[in-house]
Parts: sequence; structure tokens; C-alpha cells
Amino acid sequence: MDKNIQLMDLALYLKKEQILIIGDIHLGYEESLSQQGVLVPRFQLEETIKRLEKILKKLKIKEVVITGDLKHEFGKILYTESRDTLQFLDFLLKKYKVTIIKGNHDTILTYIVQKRDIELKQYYKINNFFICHGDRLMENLDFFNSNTIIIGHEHPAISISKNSRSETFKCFLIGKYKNKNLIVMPSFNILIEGSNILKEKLLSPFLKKSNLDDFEIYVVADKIYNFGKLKNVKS
Ligand SMILES: [Mn+2]
Repeated sequence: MDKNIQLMDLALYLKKEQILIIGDIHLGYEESLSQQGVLVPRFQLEETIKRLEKILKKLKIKEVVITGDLKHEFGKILYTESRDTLQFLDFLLKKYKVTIIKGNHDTILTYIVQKRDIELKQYYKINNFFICHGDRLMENLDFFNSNTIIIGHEHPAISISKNSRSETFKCFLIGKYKNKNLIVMPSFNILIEGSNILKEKLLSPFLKKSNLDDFEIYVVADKIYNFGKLKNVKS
């Protein structure tokens, strides 16, 4: 892996740039569940901030980049969600510059971020890195001039069986898309693990066009574990 990159819990840190990248927080997930009749206690915002604080205090950070799907619901903004989203942004803005990349769930996020003067970007290019949500290909000049793509959207997780028990862990996927490095971020949605890459269909067109078997799996547990290539995990 690039020496400039450090994986820490569910976040990715660019050392030289002092940028912390996190993906797919899906704030408001609880409210969307409760509208479907599933009642869960309201702790997503608080727990998300707690988990993030542990990462933030270990690193020297100038800027936090959110790779899309900061909030969950499509179309309309649910009340709790917009309040939580603002609280979350205010927490970060106290100390850092914040950049948000638009995800497919962020259709109305524009109105929220305008209240805080944050720019909502389609993608973010910094040095050799091209950061985007990953729900669609974006092959522009900035893309071609970068060598590492960082995406969210996929929410990768892997289920690991031991004896008769099986447990699912969020993971990073690191491999190649054409001639570029591709890093897939795990979701920072603390309420769900994500989709099991061994069983479920891939979402991102970047991954559909890659050979996933050659991707390295970095499992996020009490620390980061390199599981090696997917093809070796499968067999
Ligand atoms: Mn998405």
C-alpha cells in the first residue's frame, strides 16, 4: 500500500495532505427504520461522533472529506436527519475544514450544507488522489491525471466463519481499476455492517469492471487486519 496512506478504524488518512476520509455515514438511518416500523434506540449521531473522535485525536488533521451518503433518506429530508446532519457538521467544523462529495442518497443535502457554507462536490482531486462516491464512473481530466481512486458507496464487509459461527466485519478493498489503484472505503454507518462481498452483488461500476479476486481485504475489527487477496479468502 502507498506509504502516504494510513488506515485507521473505518477512516483513511492521507499523511502528507493531512486529510481524513470517511464514507457513507447514512445519518438518519434510524428514522428511516422507524418509519418502516422497526424501532431502534436513537444513538447513531452520538455513537458516530464518539467513534470518529477516537480517530481524530490520534492524527494531525486539516481537512475531513466525506465520500458521499452523509445522510440516508432519498428525496425528502426527515426532521431528525437534517438536525443530526447539522449537528454532525458543526462538530467537525469546530476544528476542521469539511468537504463533502455528493452521494446518491444526498439529493437534498445541498440545502443543509448551504446553511454552513460547505461546498458539495461531485469529486475531489488532491495530488494523485481522485476521491468520488463511486456510484458512477467519472472519467474526466482530473481522473486521468490521478493514480489512486478512493470511493465509498459499496459498504464492503466480509463474513468470516469460525467453527459453526459466522461474523461479519466491515472491510477496505484495495486493488486495481484499469491501471489505477482503487480503494473502497467501508461505510461509517455504525448501525449496519454492510454487504458481504462474498455473497452479495457489487454495486459500484468501478468494481464491476475490476477483478475483485485480486483485491486485498483489510478487515476492520479491534485493529486493521490484512487478510490478503480475496481469491485466497474464498478458498
Ligand atoms: Mn451510495
